[in-house]
Amino acid sequence: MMNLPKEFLLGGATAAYQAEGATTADGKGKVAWDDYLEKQGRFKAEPASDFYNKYPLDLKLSQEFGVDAIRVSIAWSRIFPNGDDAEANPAGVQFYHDLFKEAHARGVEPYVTLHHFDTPDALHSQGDFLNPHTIESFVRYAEFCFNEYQEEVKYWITFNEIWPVTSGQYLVGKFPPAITYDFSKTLQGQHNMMVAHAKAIKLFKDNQYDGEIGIIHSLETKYPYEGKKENEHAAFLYDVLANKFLLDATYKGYYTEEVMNAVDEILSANNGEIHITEEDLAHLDAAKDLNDFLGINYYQSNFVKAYDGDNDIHHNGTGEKGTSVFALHGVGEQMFDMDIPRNDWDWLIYPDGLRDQMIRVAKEYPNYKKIYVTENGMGYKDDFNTELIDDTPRIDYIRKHLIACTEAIDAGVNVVGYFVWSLMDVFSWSNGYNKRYGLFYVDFDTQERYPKKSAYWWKQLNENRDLS
Ligand code: BGP
Repeated sequence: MMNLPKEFLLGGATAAYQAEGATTADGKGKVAWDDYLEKQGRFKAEPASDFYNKYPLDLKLSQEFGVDAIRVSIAWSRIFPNGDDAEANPAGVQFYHDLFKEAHARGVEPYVTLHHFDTPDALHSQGDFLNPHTIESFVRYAEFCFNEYQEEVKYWITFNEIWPVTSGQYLVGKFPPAITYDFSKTLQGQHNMMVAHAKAIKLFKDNQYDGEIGIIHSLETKYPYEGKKENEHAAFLYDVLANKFLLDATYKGYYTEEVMNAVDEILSANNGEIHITEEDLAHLDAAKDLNDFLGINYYQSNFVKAYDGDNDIHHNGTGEKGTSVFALHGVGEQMFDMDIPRNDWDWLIYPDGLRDQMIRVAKEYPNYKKIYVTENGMGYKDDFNTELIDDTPRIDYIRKHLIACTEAIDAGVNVVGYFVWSLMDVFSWSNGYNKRYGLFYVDFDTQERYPKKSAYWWKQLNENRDLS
């Protein structure tokens, strides 16, 4: 019998822009996504899951189905519509008070992310985090939230997934401003966001707020394709680009020579550059031991082959299996032809990668303190059925990744909780509404919620902790 520890936290994750809808309500400022999606014309984040109005129902379902904690994010542009306004927007501020109060009333602990891909447009259009003014504005916004919600929020997260957002913006081009193959912007954006993170957590600790603070990185494990020696360097370079550069900044407070050499190699192959000042490094250094926890978002691992051709990415944003291409010049190419199951979006289902990643973090960054899996789940085209929405593949996916957590725990890693992505179905950034993840099915026309088979399974799991 395989059991989850009794005290292991079982939560559900959401994000403001993907769940709330109400994109112009009550003085909310614009985010770059609003115009970007409008122009694309495929789908928009309205009404999404109407969480802005439906949160009492989602929290009630959380309580009923054994979801002990909820990851939500604050939409920066509800608080400061232009990101750096002199005064906060009272209606936006109130919304989150109401939400946090309701969560506590339901016995559901809020874990609150300050930035989940949604910089206010007024700052985004000025270069987002490439512009140092955004760093300052973020820290001010963070301080406002720490003060305002100190009675209600005990778990803070500065950023959600710095690599996916910067690569989405500047490498893959699937996030606004939709720039492709710009390694300078990708790496500079990552570094600048890490400086913003460092400043925000230093401030949190200096002001002695009650509670804990951490950051979330998306950490997909990079393996050499076919285990071959000639592909090891490619896997290493890709690991630096997506994982290790950020982990060094988070936990070492500087970039090791090994990491900087890899960064230089990637940049020189792509005519790029990065600027890192002594002052930046001092901020990173001051924050390296202040992270109370690391959030790991994990969906897949990658098998990487050496690649010297032109940059070539095709993002599968439709769920048409077999259409993904991800090849980075001078870094490596993701391969998909192994005997490993994958979902309709070509994401390899590989729970061992989660275990391996957690073990590596603990080994290479021993000051990590503790780990939550802050997102894991399965994108799936659920069939609606009023009797029972049978999402057995999702149950299997979650169960296997929870087993990976227990394996990491057995190997000595301090893993303390798991948030399924997502609590209820939400809007997906580059896939819209056909890629569902929720324990609760959302009929996006009526905004009715229906517990899926996975919700019933989850409830039982929370009671008996049995993963067998
Ligand atoms: C993570 C994001 C989430 C969520 C998830 C699933 O990168 O933090 O916001 O979207 O991935 O991604 P997708 O919706 O593209 O399938």
